[in-house]
Amino acid sequence: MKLDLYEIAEVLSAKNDVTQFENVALRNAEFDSRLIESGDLFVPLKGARDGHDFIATAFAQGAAATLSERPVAEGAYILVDDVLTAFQRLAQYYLEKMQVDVLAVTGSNGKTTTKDMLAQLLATTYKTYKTQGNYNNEIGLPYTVLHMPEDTEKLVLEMGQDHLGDIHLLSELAKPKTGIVTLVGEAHLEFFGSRAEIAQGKMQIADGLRKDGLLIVPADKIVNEFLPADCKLVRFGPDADIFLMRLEERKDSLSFDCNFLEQRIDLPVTGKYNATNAMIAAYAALQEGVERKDSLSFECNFLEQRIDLPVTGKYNATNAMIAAYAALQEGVSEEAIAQAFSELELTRNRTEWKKAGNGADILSDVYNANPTAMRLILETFSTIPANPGGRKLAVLADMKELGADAKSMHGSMITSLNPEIVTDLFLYGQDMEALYDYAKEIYPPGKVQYFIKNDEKDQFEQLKQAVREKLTPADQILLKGSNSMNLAKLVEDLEDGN
Ligand code: 2GN
Repeated sequence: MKLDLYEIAEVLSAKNDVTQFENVALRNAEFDSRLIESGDLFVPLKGARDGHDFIATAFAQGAAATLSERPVAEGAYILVDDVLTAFQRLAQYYLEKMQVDVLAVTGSNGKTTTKDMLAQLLATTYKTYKTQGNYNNEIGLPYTVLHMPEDTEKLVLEMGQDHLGDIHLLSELAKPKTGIVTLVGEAHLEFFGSRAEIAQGKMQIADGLRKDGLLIVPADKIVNEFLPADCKLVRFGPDADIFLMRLEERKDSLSFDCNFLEQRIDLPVTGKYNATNAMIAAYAALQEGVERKDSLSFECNFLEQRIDLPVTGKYNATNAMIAAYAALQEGVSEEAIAQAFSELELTRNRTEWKKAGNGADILSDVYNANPTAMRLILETFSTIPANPGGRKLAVLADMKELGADAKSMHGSMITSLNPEIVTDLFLYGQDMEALYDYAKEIYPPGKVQYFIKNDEKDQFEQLKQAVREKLTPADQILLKGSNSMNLAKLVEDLEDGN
């Protein structure tokens, strides 16, 4: 981060006199005190806990300065009215200062894929940085901006919307040169009244678009009434500005597991004999060191070359086409585009909907955990409509490295739980015992179960057994915890029906 204390104070119109502190270069901005390293700026946001409570910890970790809404004794601080607004303003200023081209992507489905593809295409030719993980909201986006390497030329930002108006704020902050709306469909995690409202929300990506900016949208009349007047507009879809031709999907019409392969196999054929033959062939190929790859290829009206990429699905082809068009506009050569696609790597979505072997819906968020993120997902999960005849269950495991207050922070999750909505709880890990103590007071008998995991004892198998006994095909189940709690394994076993 190329910013120093006095510069930040000026940009944010600090309400205190910062010349009482030495002017220092700030290395990085962090809102999780666990991530603070020497020379960083601490950003005390309000999450499940108020970040201001951790200012002393941040300085102990080596923070060089902090933003703050009140005077601070421990070190250099920049006094502001609202830390979140200040954080967003700082990111906005930083983008202007660094003269980075922003390409922004939003949509209900496929925005992560499109973002990844686009970033990889741009990276063939430019220093490119992109949104990591789910850092696509009013906190994650400014964080992404302030964490881009100093030599970044192109920044690909994902913009997520939980509420109407979210994308407006993000677009005004980032001032995209290119705005992309992938799909205007119904997404699992959204609560808008209608498709039109979703479209309106997504189209706010144009609100901060640069004057000569490019807007790429679906050729869907639902977006028409939200189109801005002064931009270059490109629509995608059949017979629109950009479209697919001769799409070859190696379509999944048969799938199977077998004992010697980790992965489920999907095949473009049907019939039990074919499955058996394929299994034999897969075994033989494995002996030869051959890996099976899913792929698709297509041509489109604005490229000379046929594009091959190692993923399947028509949405992916459309997303690839959009990314190719945007990259071409940025001056990436067609050869570089074709090459980058053939080597494509996509990030796995951290929060994923999956299907259990028995048909139940799994909401899996098992790679990191802090109190805010756990609260957010519990609240989101509680708002999603239940399946007809189905219940909502949750497996919550320890959040690691929360320090001396860990137990109370686990216990405080009780305020995001309603026994009438999330009816069955499985709590797993040492610190979750604190939540168990509260939960058993408000849940009916048998509805909360606790499982131990410590150095001596691990009740993973008991946990799995208990979940399997309760989970019916119409249920939805949330799994959330720190990576080291191994819930990823539980998700996998549930998917496989083990
Ligand atoms: O949901 S998020 O993860 N998000 C990030 C942006 O992109 C989208 C997703 C998220 C996380 C959001 Cl939106 C907002 C916040 Cl504020 C956070 C977040 O990091 N919250 C955190 C806490 C809370 N509440 S991180 C964190 C770490 N902290 C505990 C509280 C907390 C560790 C800690 C524990 C104990 C001490 C110090 C630090 C301590 N000090 N104990 N005694 N003295």
